Amino acid sequence: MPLRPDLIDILRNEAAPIVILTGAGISKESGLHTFRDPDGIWAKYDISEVATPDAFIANPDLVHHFYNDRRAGLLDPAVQPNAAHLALAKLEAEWPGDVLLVTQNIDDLHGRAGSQNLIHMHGELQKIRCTHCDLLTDWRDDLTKETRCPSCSKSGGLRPHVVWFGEMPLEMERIYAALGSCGLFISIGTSGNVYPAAGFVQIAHEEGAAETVELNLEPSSGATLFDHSAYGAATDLVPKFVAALLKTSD
Ligand code: BJW
Repeated sequence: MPLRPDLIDILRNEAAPIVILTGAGISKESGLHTFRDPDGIWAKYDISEVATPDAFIANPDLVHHFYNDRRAGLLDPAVQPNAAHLALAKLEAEWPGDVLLVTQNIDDLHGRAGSQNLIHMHGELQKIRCTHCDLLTDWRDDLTKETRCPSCSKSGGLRPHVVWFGEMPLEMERIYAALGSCGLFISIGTSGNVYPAAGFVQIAHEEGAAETVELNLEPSSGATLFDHSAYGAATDLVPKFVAALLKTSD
């Protein structure tokens, strides 16, 4: 267990606010691909061709195809929240202090698991927005450049509600405020390659004076920045870690 029991007691007694950052690794055992593992999404697609605003201008058909495939994959009945998603929802419900879950993932598995204080900093796969009229709406079907906006009826302006490279991640002010005042920061299933998320550990450490914990399959790019760490599959590590924080059995 990465945190000593006496440290857990102090955090519990102080009702220390917790900020959790998750990445693609937490959804891997639900059947969704990570990005940078050998079998990951970036092994099949070139980032610059599908995950930048310029890519969407240059080849909207390819970008729509990329997200249509992933949106359809999320509707596969086999893709369900796993024990790690469920454990984090339990932590939010039972921890004596605030728990903010910030996910880089665009899947909806944290929400389905029951997490409520949740920020999708890189957007949501099952939402689209219209660049003509700013409509933001739920969307579960395929999207093409011919699809008409349900609000302004124009075509060509609808895009996935995701954050591409070079775009500002969502709700950053709220995230920075929480990082600056948390007592515990936990990073789960992320390789630590993408900023600003990769820098959260330093902000939590320096501004929040937080204890920082990494739970990942293997040491991330920022592994040495964490005070505590444990390595293994999220469905094994996260329920055990949450049980230790809540002093229950997993
Ligand atoms: C398991 C497991 C199991 C496997 N159990 N674990 C500073 C320095 C340098 C560059 C920059 C910088 N600041 C900004 C930049 C530019 C850029 C950037 O970071 N570039 C880097 C490549 C260097 N960042 C941006 O452009 C961002 N915007 C921005 O910075 O705006 C300006 C700004 C300035 C100041 C403050 C605030 C803002 C936007 C980034 C957008 C990222 N978008 C993507 C794609 C869109 C969504 C989508 O299609 O899904 O988001 S890229 C992709 O990477 C996706 C992910 O959310 C993101 C992170 O990936 P993640 O989750 O870490 O996945 P992997 O695959 O990398 O790692 C998985 C991990 O799980 C691995 O470690 C495995 O071992 C592990 N694992 N199985 C536990 N079972």
